[in-house]
Amino acid sequence: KEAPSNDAVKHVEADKSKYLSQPLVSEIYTADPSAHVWNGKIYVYPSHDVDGPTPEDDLGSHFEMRDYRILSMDKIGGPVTLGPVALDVKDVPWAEKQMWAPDAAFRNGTYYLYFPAKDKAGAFRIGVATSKSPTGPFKAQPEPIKGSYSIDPAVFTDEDGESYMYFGGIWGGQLQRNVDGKYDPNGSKTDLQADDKPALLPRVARMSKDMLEFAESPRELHIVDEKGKLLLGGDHDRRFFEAAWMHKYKGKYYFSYSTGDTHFLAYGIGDSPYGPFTYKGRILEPVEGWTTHHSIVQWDGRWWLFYADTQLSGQTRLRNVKVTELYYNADGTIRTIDPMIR
Ligand code: FUB
Repeated sequence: KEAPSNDAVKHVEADKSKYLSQPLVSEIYTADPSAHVWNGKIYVYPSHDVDGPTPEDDLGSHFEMRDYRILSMDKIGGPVTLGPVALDVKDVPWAEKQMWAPDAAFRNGTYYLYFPAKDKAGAFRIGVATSKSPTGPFKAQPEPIKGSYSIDPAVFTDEDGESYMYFGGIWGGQLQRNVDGKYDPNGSKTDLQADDKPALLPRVARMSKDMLEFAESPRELHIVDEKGKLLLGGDHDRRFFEAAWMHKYKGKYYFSYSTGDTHFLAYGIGDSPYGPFTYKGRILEPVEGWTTHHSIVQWDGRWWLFYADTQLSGQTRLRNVKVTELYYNADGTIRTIDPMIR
């Protein structure tokens, strides 16, 4: 029996002119947009936010998503097609709940959907599902990716054909409970609480040729300051929280992420997909709503930032994805975007 739809979309009367851009769809709530361009068309893989009974807490228990629906468009600014359910938690043998921020990849005629979800023991793992179509339906592998943990997978394919998964998120994303790559249910609920020690770091692993497994054990990804020192746990304006993304611009690697409780999208630049990445600044100032999560893609010779806010609902758990143009300075740094018209 199909689960009832939780898409009770009730929009609040927001003053549209306050926002830099408008929601891509308003029939359902969407967040965490991972955008890709395949065959000239833009596909966005978002979380599908739904309302639920769980009160808001610092571990994101209120994000109770159960499935994925994919957006597609022929051009940015043009009509957006909202696809049917592409993968439902009930069709993922190992997963129990909380289908959080996904990403997708393409190789040799197959599309891969990567997604975090909690298993029956309450640990986040990362799964993969495949399809011959970019919009699914996707068929999940019976087990999560071996050695995977935490949330927010982002898969980047380099010009030499190698693909890498970037992942991790602290607090609700449980990175602090996976310090050695093994889930500790009794681990810290929050940061390591060592403000003068290096902050918890995102992870990266090269993918196997079949894109279904890690080809190596995940490594820590270093984000350093201008002196080459790892950012500290107390540096909440700059340290990694969640929402990893990787893109390449003029031969350099750009690792971007959310700073979580300070609500910025930040980035660092490096010379290798493994880093280190030198912190360079902010991509996006805070949006309305607690979370912000993004992707950056080139389309039609221009660069675009996909992100989300809560314009339609006014509630952190019910978000809507958006897109705006992103600009580089002559030295390769990114111009900070303000999502609000102030
Ligand atoms: O959507 C649930 C979680 O909120 C994501 O996994 C995080 O990146 C944050 O956006």
